[in-house]
Amino acid sequence: MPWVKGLTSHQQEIPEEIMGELRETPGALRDGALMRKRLEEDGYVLVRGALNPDDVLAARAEVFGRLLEVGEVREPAIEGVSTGTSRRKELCDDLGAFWRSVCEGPVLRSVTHAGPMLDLMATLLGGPVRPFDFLWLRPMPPRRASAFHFDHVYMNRGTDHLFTVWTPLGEVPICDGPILLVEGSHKWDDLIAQYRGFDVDKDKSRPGHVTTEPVTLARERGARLITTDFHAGDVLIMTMFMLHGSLDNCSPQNRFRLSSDTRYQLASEPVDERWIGENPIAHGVGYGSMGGSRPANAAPIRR
Ligand SMILES: O=C(O)CCC(=O)C(=O)O
Repeated sequence: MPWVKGLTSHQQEIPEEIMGELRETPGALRDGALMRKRLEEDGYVLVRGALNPDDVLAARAEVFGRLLEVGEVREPAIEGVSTGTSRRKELCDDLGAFWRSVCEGPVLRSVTHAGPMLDLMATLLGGPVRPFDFLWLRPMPPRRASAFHFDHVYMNRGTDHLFTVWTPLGEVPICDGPILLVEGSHKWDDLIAQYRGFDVDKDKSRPGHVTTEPVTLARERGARLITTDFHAGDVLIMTMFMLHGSLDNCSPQNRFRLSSDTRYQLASEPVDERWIGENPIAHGVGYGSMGGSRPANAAPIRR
């Protein structure tokens, strides 16, 4: 992945010396011990080609077909080119119901909640897997980014032995603003101690995210920010204490960056009730809190 001048996250330009590439782990797909080793060492494991690219592209087509209906992408929908506007509020009485129906699309779910994905996570976890029913869809509009956070604070009422899988739904080159990890942050015990046990739905006195100034943080700690060009079929597995956000979406084609993040644990372990069931309550309003495809002139997304 060549470094590209002008890459930003939350408008902070990322200098070459602190930008790095995610480590690849050939052979991880069928090797649970290797995945566990990488998660221990790095806090993440990048598994290239874990999913069938055609299935992933079909999920992309399903999602963007729905965003076409509400005027957020142009034809051909699969390209995901933003119109910069939305008719969602005008056309949908219930935005939560709209997002729920998109996130429960059968083609998308066949990628995230069945087949090779569950096999991969069973290999990692060493037993029958339970995914959270709630799925986070990220149609990230041009010029937007995710704030840097530990997932733990949003989903810590069940087992700690829980993993996030970030799945690009199509090609996500670095200019389209993929996920960005803070290298080595899973071992920053001092920072982790400030967030361990913090539950964003119980304690509203501070934000869930850690920062929207990743370059400042990386410089202070002598760390690098790492990502890669993602391809359809890749997945990135992370622990609950891997600090991450995203690059700004600077797509030259004005495309949405489309990805999902989903969570998996052993079926035998306690589960955080907010994220399971027919219509998970999430942070109180179910899928109503999802705002990922807001046009670029809307307020920045904080999480
Ligand atoms: O896709 C993003 O921008 C953020 C993803 C994320 O926060 C996650 O996977 O937990």
